[in-house]
Amino acid sequence: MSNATLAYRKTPHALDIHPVAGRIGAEIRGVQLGAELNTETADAIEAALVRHKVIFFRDQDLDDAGQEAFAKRLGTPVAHPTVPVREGTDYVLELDGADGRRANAWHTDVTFVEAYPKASILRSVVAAGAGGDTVWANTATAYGDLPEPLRELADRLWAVHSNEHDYAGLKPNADPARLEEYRKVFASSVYETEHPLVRVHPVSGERTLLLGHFVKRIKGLPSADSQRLVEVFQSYVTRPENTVRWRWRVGDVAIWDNRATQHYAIDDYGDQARVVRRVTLAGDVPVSIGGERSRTLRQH
Ligand SMILES: O=C(O)CCC(=O)C(=O)O
Ligand SMILES: [Fe+2]
Repeated sequence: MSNATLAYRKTPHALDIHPVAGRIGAEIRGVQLGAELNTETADAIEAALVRHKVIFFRDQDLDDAGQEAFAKRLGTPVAHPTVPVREGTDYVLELDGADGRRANAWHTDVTFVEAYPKASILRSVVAAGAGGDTVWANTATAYGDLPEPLRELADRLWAVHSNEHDYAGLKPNADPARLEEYRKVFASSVYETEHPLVRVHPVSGERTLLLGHFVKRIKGLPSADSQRLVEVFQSYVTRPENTVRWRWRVGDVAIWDNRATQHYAIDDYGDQARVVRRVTLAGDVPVSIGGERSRTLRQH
C-alpha cells in the first residue's frame, strides 16, 4: 500500500468533520484556509477530501491571492486550458451568472484533456438570496451500485471527451449573443481525449465512473446507442441518494475531488446576482482497471 493510501485511511484526527449527506460531502469546522496552513492540516484536509469527495468550509476570509496561495498548499494550481483567468490573477476562473456562466449540466471539470484537474477549489463571492445551490455526486458509489452485468460492461468501455459542444441547447433563457461569445472562447482550442469509463482512483484505489457533460460518444458504438448507454450509467451517478447539495453563503469554500465526483450548478436563481471563483489543481492521467492510460486524440 502506498504512503498516500495509508494517509487517506488514517482518520484525520486534527479536523472537526461533519458529514452533510450519507454518501458524500462533509463540512469541516475550525479551520481558516490560507497560505499559512501547516502541513499536518493540509494533509488532513487532503485525506478528508479523498474520503468525503467534497468538503465545505464556512466563513472563510480569502481574496483571489489568498485562494491561489491556499491552493498551492494542496497541490499545483493550473489555469483553464481555454477560458482566460481573472485579471490580475494567475489561476482564478470567475463564473458570473450574469455572463451566462451557469454550469447546469452534470460534469467533471475539464475531462476533455488527458490529465484533468485532481481537485477544484470554489469560493462564493456573491450568493443568491435563494437558489443557486450546487450539487455533487459520488462516482465511486455510483460504480458500486451498478448491477454486475452493467459493471462488467462499464469495465470494458472507453469514451471520447471533448470541449466542442453546443452550450446553447442547455440554456434556453440565456442571451444567445452572449452564449455564442462564451462558446467561442470555451472551444477556441478543441481537445479530444479518450478515457476509460472506469477510472481507478490514484489515492484510494476506488473504481469511479468517468462520464459527464464532455462525453461525446462511447468508443465503438453508433451515436444513438452511445447516448442511451451514457444515460443508463449516468443515472447511477445522479441518483439523489448519491448526491449532496450545498446552500451557499458568501465566504464559503467547497473543495471537491474531481477524480471521484461530478457536479451541477442549479440554475434556479433567475436574475439574482451569483458569482463564484475557482482554482483547479493539476491532476494525473487516468488509469483503467487494466492499467491502460487515457490518451489525447486531438488538440488544435
Ligand atoms: O457555479 C457553481 O456552483 C459550480 C460551477 C462549476 O461547475 C465549477 O466551478 O467547476
Ligand atoms: Fe465545474
